Amino acid sequence: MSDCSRPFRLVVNKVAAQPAIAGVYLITDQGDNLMERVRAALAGGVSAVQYRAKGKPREACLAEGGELKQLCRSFGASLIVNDDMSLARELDADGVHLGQDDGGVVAARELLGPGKIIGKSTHNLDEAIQAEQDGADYIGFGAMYPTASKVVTHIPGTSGLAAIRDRIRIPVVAIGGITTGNACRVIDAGADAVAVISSVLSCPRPDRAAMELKLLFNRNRPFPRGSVLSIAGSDSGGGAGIQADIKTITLLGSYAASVLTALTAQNTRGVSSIHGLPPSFVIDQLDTVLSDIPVDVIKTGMLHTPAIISALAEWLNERKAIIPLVIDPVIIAKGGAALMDRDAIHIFREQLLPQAYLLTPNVPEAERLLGRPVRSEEEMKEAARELHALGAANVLLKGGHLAGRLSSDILYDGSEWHTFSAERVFTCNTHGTGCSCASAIATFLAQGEPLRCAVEKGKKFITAAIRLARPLGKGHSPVNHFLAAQETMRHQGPDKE
Ligand code: 3NM
Repeated sequence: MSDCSRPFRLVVNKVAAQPAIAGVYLITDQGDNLMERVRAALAGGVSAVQYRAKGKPREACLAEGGELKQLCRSFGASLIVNDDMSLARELDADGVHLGQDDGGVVAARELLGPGKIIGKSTHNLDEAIQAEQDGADYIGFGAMYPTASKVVTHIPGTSGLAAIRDRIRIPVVAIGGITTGNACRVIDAGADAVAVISSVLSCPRPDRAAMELKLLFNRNRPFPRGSVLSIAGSDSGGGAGIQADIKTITLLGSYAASVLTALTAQNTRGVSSIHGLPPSFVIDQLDTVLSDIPVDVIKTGMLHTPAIISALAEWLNERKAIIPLVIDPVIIAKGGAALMDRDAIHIFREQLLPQAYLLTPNVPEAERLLGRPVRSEEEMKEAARELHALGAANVLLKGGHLAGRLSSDILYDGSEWHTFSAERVFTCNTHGTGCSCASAIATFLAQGEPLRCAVEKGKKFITAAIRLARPLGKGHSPVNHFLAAQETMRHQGPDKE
């Protein structure tokens, strides 16, 4: 498989239609290092930036606005100028956003022309209808919640948003106090976009905050909802590896793409041989998929060699836009075979782990990564904190290998621990558990569930998959993806929060 020949290519180009304003709409603040923070937010998936330069001299606005315009262009995002239509014209920005007192939509349209985006702040149905009739391309609607960023006297909230939503055809951009914690309610009330200042720009990692908000918009999309790319090895037995990932992702309702790192000759009793793929071919698969298919979440499993781990880490580092990465640190196979040697573990810890949005080790994997035993829930908490300190944004340490009536997993997000417990199922039918659990969580993230909710649903799925496993083969039977997915989908009510 080292010869990656390309006999011919069939290329069909289709251009997808996008509404003018959708997703994460960032409004600038007056803090330091604005360009750096906006660049990070754009890398996280912000689709429009509103330049809000309160009280700055004209020359400074022209310089700063010009720089923001170049930055937005390089990410394919729109630049909208707040309040000042003549500044928008001078900068040749993509549009202007007008407050209730900043002049009319009609005057802005005359000045800027038909191709520019014009938005209008509104706080009730009458203002919203008026803005639409005047030819606005979108309305801002708020405030959703109290906020320290602006004095707001009127808070229609999510119920106010839901009440106007069906009366307005143009996109509605919800604003005011929106965070990753409450954005689901705003999106479920009908927002096409969320306008945010502090929850992204005051965050130490504006890229992660923007990326979390962006993903939430997948929550009401049609099925297959969102897409997950799995980077892993093939299990010829079909119970683990890329096969388990594709089954999990597909049965839970997302689109699955796959990049192979190695082929294993494997059954329920163990791995008899592994045929690795060249790192350059792993990267070619990634480039080919990503250049065409939108991927919401990347999930990694067996990466096989230090060279593949390094190549993947470098590829991720060089990407302009970040994609959330769920890393299942596959180190040992169920049958005991070492799937990562000492060198590979070192490179993994140094180069790849710090790029994880979520790291999902089990206890033996955490022990290998930290080089010490983990024997209790208290020690799991400490281990999760240490793995977080190595650079993973969130760590889910799975306690299935410990003893006790309950099987408890611990999620650490850098400030809090959350425990997810389920009745332990005493069985050896657990082939594919780690791959399937990480894939389920990646799928729920791709479907716009916030992290804690995605982990909770992933835990329910994998517990059901273990409980429902049927004997197959003479070793560790595979978990039951099909019945577990049916059970999970049946329990998925219409309410998301
Ligand atoms: N306009 P943050 S609320 C600029 O309700 C602005 O019209 C609002 O900042 C309105 O995301 C607001 O930090 C501030 O709450 C939004």
